Amino acid sequence: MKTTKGLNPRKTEAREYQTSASGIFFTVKKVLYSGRSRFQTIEIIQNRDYGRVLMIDGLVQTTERDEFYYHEMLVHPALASHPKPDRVLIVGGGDGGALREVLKHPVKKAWMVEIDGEVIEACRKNFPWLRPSFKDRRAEFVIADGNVFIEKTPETFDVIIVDSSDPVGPSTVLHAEGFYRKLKSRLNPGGIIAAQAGSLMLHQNSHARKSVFLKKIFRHSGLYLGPVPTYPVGTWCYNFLSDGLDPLASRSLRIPKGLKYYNAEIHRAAFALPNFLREKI
Ligand code: AG3
Repeated sequence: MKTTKGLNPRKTEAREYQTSASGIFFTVKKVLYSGRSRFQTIEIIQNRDYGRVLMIDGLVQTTERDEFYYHEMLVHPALASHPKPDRVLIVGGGDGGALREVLKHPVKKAWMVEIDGEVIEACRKNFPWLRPSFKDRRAEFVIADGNVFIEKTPETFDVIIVDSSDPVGPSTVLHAEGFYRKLKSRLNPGGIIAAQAGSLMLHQNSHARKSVFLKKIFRHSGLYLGPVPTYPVGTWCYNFLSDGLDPLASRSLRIPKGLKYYNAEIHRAAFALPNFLREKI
């Protein structure tokens, strides 16, 4: 791992995830939900520009206006690359956005494993456009810690989507080497993992730390980028991890109709990385 002289990389990474130094602001037209679960604070507000905004522990998770950038880019590069994504696992993603995108593919079964049932309930009530995916017969919901579920489950998966929060609080474990090794052990041959990986500019130490172990675990360990206007600095990173599939080698991407952002050209372009990031990973 490349380190900045004199700085402990773990501490530097923890510092880059402290959110108090900069951020985006929303004026609040209305508070739609405000609660504290066993795990975290959950707030949903109405804003003039972005519509409904979900925040967990003060961090923007999703907004009505720009959620499609994130959910499409988290899900489709992996699902469209896989020749037969029958069995898909989503870790986290309690708002249902990733599940909605997964179910646009001809999957046989999708599991969503979310640690916090209150996030699911709050979103079901306040994000009605995400609700249909909760009724889909192919979907199964498990309220559990993703890290424990993956250890215990007898199931194996063709694609695993990690829609985690930042590596602070309950999600920290979802950014650790042990978790990725467990995910790999439940992946079918030719399987793919896609995971949200943080901000292009603000979370570079995190990319550096994770790329060291991801490269050891997976033959193809790539980062790709996409815009998310309401996340820190507006450009977000995702991991594409696979032993069998090079994301740029796949000739025929199976892309569902009617997407708002993702297409074959975006797929190729998303894997082009700026020099400063290439040097870090
Ligand atoms: N998952 C969280 C992405 C990370 C957001 N981080 C931040 N704003 N600092 C999003 C859940 C949406 N399904």
